[in-house]
Amino acid sequence: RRPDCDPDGLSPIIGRAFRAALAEASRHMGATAPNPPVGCAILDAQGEILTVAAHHRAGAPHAEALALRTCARQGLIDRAATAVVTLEPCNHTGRTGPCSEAILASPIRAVWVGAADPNPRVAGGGAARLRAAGCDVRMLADLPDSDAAALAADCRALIAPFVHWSRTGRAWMTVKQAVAADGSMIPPAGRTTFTSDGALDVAHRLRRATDAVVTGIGTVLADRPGLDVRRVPDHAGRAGRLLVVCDRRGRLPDDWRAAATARGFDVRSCDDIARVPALLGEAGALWALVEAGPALLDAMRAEGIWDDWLTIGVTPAGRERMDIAVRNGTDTPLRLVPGLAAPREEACFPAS
Ligand code: AOF
Ligand code: ZN
Repeated sequence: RRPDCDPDGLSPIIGRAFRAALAEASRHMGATAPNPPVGCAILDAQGEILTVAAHHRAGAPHAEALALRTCARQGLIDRAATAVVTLEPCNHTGRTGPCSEAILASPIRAVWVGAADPNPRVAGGGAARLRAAGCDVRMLADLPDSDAAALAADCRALIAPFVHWSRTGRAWMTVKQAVAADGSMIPPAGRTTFTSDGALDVAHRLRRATDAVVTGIGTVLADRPGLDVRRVPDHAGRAGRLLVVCDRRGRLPDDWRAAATARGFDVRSCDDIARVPALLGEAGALWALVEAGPALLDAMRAEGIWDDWLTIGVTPAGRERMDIAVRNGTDTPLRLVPGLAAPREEACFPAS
């Protein structure tokens, strides 16, 4: 019996491979749009991980193709037996060739899939193609045990913005709000400057993992925020990150726009916050981070323009805490952002 064929559910070997593939994929969150982040581990017949790879950006090889190529280059391809993939392998020729065929051209005959692909060009087709060619394809979601369910939830969380965007054309909106221990926003008066080092670190990790930033004209005028990624290494060569400024009366200063453009932002202003998720989606951004003052955040809450809402605060004891409210119980990509401490509590507040 193959080491990964555990009739009672997920073997520790496959679980470890999924965690490695998820970790590698999440390092590329924020760089792959309009494609989803995807990770792939290739194992030999004894369950040893031969390689782990991820999709880096649209137009670059898919995770499976890169993993296979790496195995081949290292002379390990003859040992490849099992592929563990966070997303169903594609079966179409888009910017690159079909991963199903790349797998079938290798000795791999067992494929573990973490999440189904919502793309109508792929949905079900990759798994069906592999099965038709005699591969043993298993979906994590079909396994009964709780380890498998937790990993399947992480694989769904990894692509939650992509799934949402594929279905609606809108970007997934993550709102980040700083609150004081008494629940008031810190600092007050429309400023978004963070006092705490930890909160600043969170902001930079989130900016790195998302495809776009949304802010308000009030914040721009009051703070002239840089909204850049300095505290963690940004994705190499990331081009034209979208920056949407909600500005009803055309007050965006030309010099600030020019400065943001010089820092690599593609700056757009929008006079209707209800339009922002679609505007982002049309520009190919899957996931946006909203960093704004109380007026814009109140409007976003009132109009229900958010998919998850992260509050960062300091407890009365002076300890930092993060709470995440997730809309409709959907999986949140937030828990996979590298280096983001696990939220202390998951709460859900009503949309208005
Ligand atoms: C995979 N592995 O690593 C990724 C997949 O235009 P293309 O060729 O890059 O194809 C993009 C579509 O492929 C994308 O919309 C999604 O459905 C799937 N992404 N599939 O097998 C990967 N990134
Ligand atoms: Zn593919």
